Amino acid sequence: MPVTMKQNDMIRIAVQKSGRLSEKSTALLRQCGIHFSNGSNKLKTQASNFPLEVLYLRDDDIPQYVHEGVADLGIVGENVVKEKQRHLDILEPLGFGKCRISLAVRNEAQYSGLTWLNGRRIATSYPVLLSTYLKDNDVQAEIEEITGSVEIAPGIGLADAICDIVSTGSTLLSNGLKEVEVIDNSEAILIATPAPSEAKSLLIEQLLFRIRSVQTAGRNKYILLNAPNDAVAQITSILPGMRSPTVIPLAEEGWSSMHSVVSEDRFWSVIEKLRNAGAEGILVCPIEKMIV
Ligand code: PRT
Ligand code: ZN
Repeated sequence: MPVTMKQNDMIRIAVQKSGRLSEKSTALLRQCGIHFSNGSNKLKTQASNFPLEVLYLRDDDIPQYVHEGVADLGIVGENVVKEKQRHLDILEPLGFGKCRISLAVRNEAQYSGLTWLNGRRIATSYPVLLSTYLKDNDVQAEIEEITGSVEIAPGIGLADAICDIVSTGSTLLSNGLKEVEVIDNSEAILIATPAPSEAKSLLIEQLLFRIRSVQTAGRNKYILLNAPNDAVAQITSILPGMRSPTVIPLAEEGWSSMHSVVSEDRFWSVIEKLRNAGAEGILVCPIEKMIV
């Protein structure tokens, strides 16, 4: 039976109100063509051109809101989802907010491997992630749960080691600490409530389709080049493309213009090969949306 949408059917997405993921989360929704005002001094805003409400929350609360169905979707760090242990559907990794969760000790420590941690104290805001890791690796250490400024704990004698988020490593460096083990990697992810209604599922699918189109576009570039006709076959074999490249004759006899799509990962190696095969006037453009 077809699902009928009622006028007031709507979904809610929870994003971080203010912090490392806020800007990129709202930017992603805007790239999906959704218009809404920003969350300054507001708990929620309603989109004007899609049946979506945006809730602005602390990141730690997002898994619970989505688990309970108060929000249907959420954008949050994978580390927070794992720590909160809520039953949620993970729909999509989003490619931003990348970091690792690592163990670090004082620079002077003679760290010799995981056994060094036996009988020692480790400060962290991620007790669940850490205790799972210690258990898996058969390490008996004491966990000191603290909520902020974990990196100062070894310096003030509160702990022998810390388990915290690291991205550039400069916070560890400036606190006289060295990273000794990476226990997990994380990035922002799109989560969903496990059992949405049928009408909501439809809206979630529509939004997910847009998000995937934006994500795919971001990972690819549109490439245009000129080539002598006798190089077209070889260049076609180099260009991966969505199907095969578009080939259009140039006004100049014996030359063609070729258009295709290249993934960001393969981009530089492909460009090199194209030049060697005789490609000229190579233009590379960003893609706004890509539907595969
Ligand atoms: O107020 P609210 O509770 O919503 O925010 P928050 O302060 O708890 O989180 P926030 O905004 O700091 O981080 C949100 C999410 O961003 C985290 O859950 C991670 O998934 C992700 N993320 C990515 C990071 C970092 N990179 C990061 N570098 N979260 C925190 N940090 C901190 C880290 O705790 C340490 O203090 O940055 C410092 C280390 O950075 P480097 O670059 O010096 O290594
Ligand atoms: Zn938080």
